[in-house]
This record gives sequence, structure tokens and C-alpha cells, in this order.
Amino acid sequence: MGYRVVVVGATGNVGHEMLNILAERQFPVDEITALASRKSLGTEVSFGDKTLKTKDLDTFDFTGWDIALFAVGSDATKKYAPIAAKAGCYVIDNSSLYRYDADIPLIVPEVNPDAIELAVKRKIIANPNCSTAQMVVALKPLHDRARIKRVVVSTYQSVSGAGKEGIDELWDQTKSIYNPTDDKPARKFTKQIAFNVIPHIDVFMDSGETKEEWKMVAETKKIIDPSIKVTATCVRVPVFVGHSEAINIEFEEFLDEDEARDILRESPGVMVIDKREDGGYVTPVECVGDFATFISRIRQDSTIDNGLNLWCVSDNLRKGAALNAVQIAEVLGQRILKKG
Ligand code: 11C
Repeated sequence: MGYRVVVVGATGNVGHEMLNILAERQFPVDEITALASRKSLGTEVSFGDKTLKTKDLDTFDFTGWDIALFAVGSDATKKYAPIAAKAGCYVIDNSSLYRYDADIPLIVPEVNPDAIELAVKRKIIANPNCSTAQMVVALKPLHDRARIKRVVVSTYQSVSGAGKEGIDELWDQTKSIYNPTDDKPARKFTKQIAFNVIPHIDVFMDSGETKEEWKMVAETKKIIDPSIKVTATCVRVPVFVGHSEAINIEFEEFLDEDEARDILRESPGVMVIDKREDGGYVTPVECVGDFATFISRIRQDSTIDNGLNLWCVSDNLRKGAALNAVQIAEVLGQRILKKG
């Protein structure tokens, strides 16, 4: 016996990946429905070798459905997630709406699967921001060994983090650079993204941080340990898919780079590719479509007592969104619903 699963926002980048990953991981599905807003109604989406026609989110009755994977913005989540939860359907939400509520678990299954127990209260589970998800997968096993005091992270985030409009803007602007009569000014992004980098993701906060940077701080504390200090600079780069992060870590205890490499090699969800030679590291184009978080360039930071540097790359639409949501569904099934 399997689950009755709903994918909400099935026509978007993340919804599309959720359907792919449910099929790829052979999630025990008895019945599946793809929902979309009225303007995308009837659009066909793939689920394995099947084709699903999207139904109307606005009129859908969640009664009798087990799990709803939400991949819509915070406004639509605010309206429909409580309706689904009230009908008894567990919501796994990819938006930021519920992430910081104390009674909503924020889960990365390799890191804090036990937090799922909290889900029975409100039947809503939050999926973290993509840049946080891949970072905590790398940090947690190192924290367990040597206790992390402080993290300094700089991100190199792909345009797919900004949705289809972000992908289209990079594509159109790149082409237009070679055709000056076809000017494509910035719309989705605040400045030209083709052949450029932009140190600004999400809105500015009073502190001078952007919301994306604040999310990395707040979510790392909630998922791993509130005592870890994090400071982030988040940058958009002209890459279609795959977020990269240069991470500097200060530990309480000394951790040798070789031991860190061995720990990460054994850690769930991590793939270490770290040869000190030309090309002996992973770049974003190589991580697309993969489930793993790739770690390269592991090395001692000799400017502090207990410091390490590393490079972390992952598919932001997968580990950063859809894969993590499906992994949460797997944990929910194993520990709470127990049907599969
Ligand atoms: C980006 N990380 O790359 C963002 C996208 O809070 O789920 C995901 C935003 C979020 O633009």
C-alpha cells in the first residue's frame, strides 16, 4: 500500500523536478495529482512514463490525500497549505512562509530527520532555502566531530533559483549581447546578469544583509545548532542550474583536512571530489540532475587556529528544493504515516 500524493505548482521548475524525483526514487505512490493555478489548468506534465493533466488548485479537495508537496510562492502557500493540513493532508512546503515558526519543523533529512515528530501538530513541514540545504549537509558531520563556532560563506547562485523568468533573462540577455539591436534590459534581476555577477538576492533588510543572507543564518541555526554563528554574502552568477558556495569554517577543536575529507566521504548525501590537480573539483554544470552535494577544495585555513575551507556545489532544484522535499516525504512515510 502506498500514498496518495499531490504536487502543488506542478508546472514550475521545482514542481516539475518533484514529479521527476518521486518517479526516479520510486516513492510508493498509489495515486498522484498535479495541481496548478487556473492559468496553467490542463497543462500536461510528466510523471515517469505517465502524463498528468493539471487540475485546479483553487477547487481541489485535499480530503483523503496523504501528502501534498507545495512548490508555489508564499502567498499561495498561505492560502492553500492550511486548507490541505486541515483536511488531514501533510504539507511539505518549499516556500519560506513557515520555516521560522517554532512549531513547524524545518528539515534536511541527512541532518535533522528526528524533527519530523513535530509535524504531527500542524501537519506542515518546511523545506529550507536551497543555499542552506546544501551547506548544512556539509556542515553537520563536521560539527558532530569538532563543533563549529563560526561559518563565513560566499555563494555563487544560479539563475534558476529565481525561477523560469531568471533562466529566460540569462538566456535572452546572453543572446542579445551579440546583437545590440535586440537590447534586453534587466527585469527579473536588478542589473545585467549575462557576463556579470550581482551581489543581491531577495530583498534588503534593515541590517544591510539581504533576506537570502539572513535565511542562511536563521535556517542553519534552526536545522543544526543555534550556537553556530554564520555570516553570508549571496551572489547571483550567470549559471543556469547549480549553486556553489565557498565556505570557511572555524571549529572549537582542531580538525585536520584529511580527517575532514574522510568524514565527509562517509557522510550521507555527500560526494567528495577533491584532487589537487587541474579539474580535480566539481563545478555547477557537473552537478545538474544529481542527488549529491559535492565537496571539493578541502583545506586547512592557516590564518586561524581551527579553520577549514571548502567548496560546495549542488543542484539547487534538486537537493535545494525538490529532492529534499521528496526525502522529507520518505521520512514522513517511514516514521509517521507508515503505509509504504
Ligand atoms: C535563489 N535561494 O537562489 C533562492 C531561491 O527561500 O526558497 C529560493 C528561495 C527560498 O534565488
